[in-house]
This record gives sequence, structure tokens and C-alpha cells, in this order.
Amino acid sequence: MSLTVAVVGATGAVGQEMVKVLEQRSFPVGKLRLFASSRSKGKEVNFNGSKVVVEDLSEADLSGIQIALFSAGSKISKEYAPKFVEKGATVIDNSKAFRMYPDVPLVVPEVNPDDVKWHRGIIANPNCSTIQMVVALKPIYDKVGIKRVVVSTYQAVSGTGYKAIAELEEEVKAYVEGKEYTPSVYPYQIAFNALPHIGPFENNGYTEEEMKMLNETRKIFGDPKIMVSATTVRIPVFRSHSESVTIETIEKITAEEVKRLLREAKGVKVIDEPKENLYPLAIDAAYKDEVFVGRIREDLAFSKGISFWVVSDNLRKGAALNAVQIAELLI
Ligand code: NAP
Ligand code: 3JN
Repeated sequence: MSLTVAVVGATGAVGQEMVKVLEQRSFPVGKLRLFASSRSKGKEVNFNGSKVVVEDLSEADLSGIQIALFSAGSKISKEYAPKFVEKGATVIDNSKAFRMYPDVPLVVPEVNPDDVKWHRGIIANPNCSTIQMVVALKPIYDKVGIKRVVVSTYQAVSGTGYKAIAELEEEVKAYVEGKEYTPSVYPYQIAFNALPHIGPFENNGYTEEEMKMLNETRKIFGDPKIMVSATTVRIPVFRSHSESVTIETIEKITAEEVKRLLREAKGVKVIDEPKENLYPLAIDAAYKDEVFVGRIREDLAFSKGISFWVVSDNLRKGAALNAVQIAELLI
């Protein structure tokens, strides 16, 4: 099998990772088409030993594409995904554009792979913070049920895109050189700081990123009753989101049983030897594919509670890898 695959947003932080993941996983790409804005037209990208020239999406011929991986933001997805579908492609979209549409599956292959079956041209990839959390929750959910989740995130700047990666680098350099720096991506300095603000604030006091974690978790589990309260925080890390998660389960489960379940779970790696200072770290998870879980313990605030720490590379499992795994399910 050999497919024509497109990456839309190919020059971005997620798009570049998609190209790498397609190559690393030997996805059966016969022809790769790369799209970005007019600013990137003519740039060259290495793929499987050849150079692929980036095309301007606005002037592209969209015929002949079988699978299109989108990561150019929700505005571009809304405008172009239906055009790709009309020309015969199946779109796997990384933006919020279609995630909550009832006729669009929202898929994490370790959790709800069968949902790809009912797609009508578009399949949505969840938000990165949701993906790593639900991968860790799934085995516990299946065993004892989950009533509520309280989560705080510690999110890397690469989640905001390539301009934010540059902003953190420049701020650190300016600080070391004793120079002034005015941030333009974030509302405040991100270097040596923590910003409890990801996405716009909604009327209920939560941010859009926090509401995504609630709504997407419900859709992926097909459980409108599960309760999720999230606090999402940006920290000065380049890659990998970390999350402190506390759950209340429906039936009691011990920490030892959770460790056993997670050790057997697909896509999960347990690193949990606290007495030897072994727990998941953002820098160790960077460029890796697994969802790393540690600090697994029975929670002191809930009688049926479990707390843990979960870390994963936001550009890989949180975005590009999950999208390519969805494409693998399709073929
Ligand atoms: P980024 O680094 O800023 O890259 C944006 C990409 O979109 C670039 O390739 C850019 O091309 C392209 N683009 C911008 N305007 C365009 C236009 N008018 N026509 C065609 N292409 C255009 O951002 P990113 O971090 O890769 O994220 C991109 C999107 O992916 C986000 O907006 C979000 O929807 C999604 N995302 C999802 C997750 C997740 O949680 N699953 C995580 C991060 C991002 P140029 O280089 O030519 O400007
Ligand atoms: O901030 C992060 O760490 C993840 C960012 C995700 C993101 C950024 C811009 C637009 C999204 C997303 O995937 O939820 C979107 C979007 O809603 O499309």
C-alpha cells in the first residue's frame, strides 16, 4: 500500500513533528504533500532522504490526497478540511474546530479506537493535555469507574507553537545578559515564571484549555457524567506537559492495583520508585512516545481516591504521534 499523504501546517511545531513521525513509523507514504502559508512557499523539508517543497495552501490543487493531517489552527481547518474531504481525502484534524461535533469522532487509539469506524471524512485529534491524561485514566476507568478528576497541568511552551519556543529562548538569554525583554506571545514573562492562563478565560472562571479537558474527556470515554476540574498552567519547559491528577473512583482501588494495571497498559510506562528519586520528568519524556506515570498513591482527601503524576511529549503523543496512530487505524 502506498498513499498520498498531506500535512497542512507542515512548517509549524506540530507539522514538523508529523513529518518526522510519518518517517520514523514507516507510514506507507507514496507521495508527501506539504502545505503552509504563502510565507513558507518553496521551503524544502527532508523526508525519507528526499526534499519535499512546501506549497502555499491557498493555491493548491487538492486532488489525489488520501490522508491529510491538519495542524494550522482551527480557522484553517474550518475553511480547508471540508475542501480536502470533498476531493476524497480523510482529514485528521489537530485543532479544536471539529472536536465537539457529534458527527466527528474524537480519538485516542489506546482509549476509543473503534470510534474511527463512524467517521464521515473528518476525525479529530484531542488537545494534548487531554490525550496524556485519558491514556493514563483508561485502565482505571475500565476496572473501577471514575467519578471525578481534579487535574493541574504544567505545560511546555512548544504547545503554543514555534514563536513561543523562540520567546522563552530569547527571554532566558536577555535575563542572563541583564537586558530588558518585552514578551509578545504570552501576556507576561514566561522564563522563570508560571502562568495560570492557557487559552481565553470563559465566564465560569475556567480557561478554554481547562474546558477542553472536561468536554473532550467526556466525549472520548462516552461518559457525559464524568466530572473534570482542570487548572492549566504554562511553565518554562520546552517540551513535555506534566500533570498532577487526582481521581475519585466509583469502586475502591489500591495504589498497588493501579500500578499493576498501568504497567500492563498499552502506551504507558510506569516510573515509580520515589525512594530512589525515580518519577517521570519532562526532559526525559521529550522526544519519546509513551505516556509516563509515577507518584501513584492512595489519595488522602477522598476515601476512594488515587493521585498520580503523568508526563508526555506534547508534540508527539499530544499531537503528531496520536494523529499518525489514528491514520494507522484507518489503514
Ligand atoms: P505553529 O508552530 O505556530 O505553526 C502554525 C502552522 O500553521 C505553520 O505551518 C504555519 O505556516 C501554518 N499556517 C498559519 N497560517 C496559515 C495559513 N493561512 N495557511 C496555511 N498554513 C498556515 O503552531 P503549532 O504549535 O504547530 O500548532 C498549529 C495548530 O495545531 C494549533 O493552532 C492547534 O490548532 C493545533 N495544535 C494542537 C495541539 C494538540 O493539543 N493536539 C497542540 C498544539 C497545536 P507558516 O510557517 O507558513 O506560517
Ligand atoms: O497550549 C498547549 O499546550 C496546547 C495548545 C493547543 C492549541 C493551541 C492553539 C489552538 C489548540 C488545541 O489543539 O486545542 C488550538 C486549537 O484549539 O485549535
